[in-house]
Amino acid sequence: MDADARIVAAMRRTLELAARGPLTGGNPQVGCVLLDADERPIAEGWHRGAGTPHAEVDALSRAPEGAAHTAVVTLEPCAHTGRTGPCAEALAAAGIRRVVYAVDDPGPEAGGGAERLRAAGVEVVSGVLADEADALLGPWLTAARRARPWVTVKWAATIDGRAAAADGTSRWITGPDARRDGHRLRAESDAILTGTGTVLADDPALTARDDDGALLPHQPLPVVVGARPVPAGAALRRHPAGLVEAGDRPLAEVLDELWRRGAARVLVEAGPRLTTSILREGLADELAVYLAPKLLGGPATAIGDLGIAAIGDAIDLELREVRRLGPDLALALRSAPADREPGGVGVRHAREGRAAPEDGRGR
Ligand code: AOF
Ligand code: ZN
Repeated sequence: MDADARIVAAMRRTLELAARGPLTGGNPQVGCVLLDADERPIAEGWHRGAGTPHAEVDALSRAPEGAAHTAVVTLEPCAHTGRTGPCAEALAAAGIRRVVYAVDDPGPEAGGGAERLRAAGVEVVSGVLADEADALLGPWLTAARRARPWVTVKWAATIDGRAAAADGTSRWITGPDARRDGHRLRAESDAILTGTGTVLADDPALTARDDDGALLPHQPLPVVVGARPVPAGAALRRHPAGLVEAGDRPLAEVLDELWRRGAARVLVEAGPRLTTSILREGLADELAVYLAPKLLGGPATAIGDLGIAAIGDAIDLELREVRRLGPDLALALRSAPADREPGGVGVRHAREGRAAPEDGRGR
């Protein structure tokens, strides 16, 4: 292997290492491979979640002192002192001569590590396997750039887009495989957003569970929006992660607050009212739609009025993933490339100027 191929191979390895870290907890998944002066790997590390050492520091702790020459990292080494010290300084202090990373850290505090490294006389190269790193870190990068969590909106519907029958019943539209997938989505989220209407109608537990009903290791924080209080006896009051009653506040404000509390990934699991509001306000980044091969007909559509008058105003989506789960389909969608915000990957409202409905809370 020539020198460049070794760097690319090391970067590919950082992506594998990064993926061992948790999706939840507010921090990005980062891996690091240290190379000696001949560009042979001598140590590797990865970030195990908020409050634990960053990937670079983890890798440095496993390398013989003074042996590491080049650090290959998924993300630009941080420049800030957060729960841990700045990686840019730790790398320079350890005698690293060259740092190669894939994508910039967009954070206002943590970003700027490349400059700090250069100022310390370290050679810095960025953009190696940037697309691959972006595929892994895209949601976190988007969240960090705009200081608001990545929002995945989930719903289950019949093939004709209905989410309930005439009598209001909606359990169960999809089968056990799709439900299991929904619990995985919960376990991969920092918070789960719903409306008081859903709480009053369905009394959901909003926990992440396995097939036997046992709690998965990570539980999302349930957040309820809407003016009405969560009843004293509601299942949500026994949620292991606690409960946030956000009240009747603007949804964007609730999301901003969740980012400040360390949530980078929020799942919306609500009825048509709140789901529609999130879409109308352009707050959805990704849709997770489960479709059952059933027909219900009738007025109970999964999504309400989006304020779209003409077909040309439709929100264009890109189908990113299709899976068959037992009898059902699971679709992952994001906005079509032309509708994306600059540098963004989310679901944006196709046209500007559609105000959110005043009563757009709850169900
Ligand atoms: C790195 N390497 O492995 C990670 C980085 O306050 P802390 O210590 O939890 O720092 C979190 C921030 O550090 C996070 O928002 C992101 O900007 C950066 N994450 N940086 O150099 C790593 N996980
Ligand atoms: Zn760091």
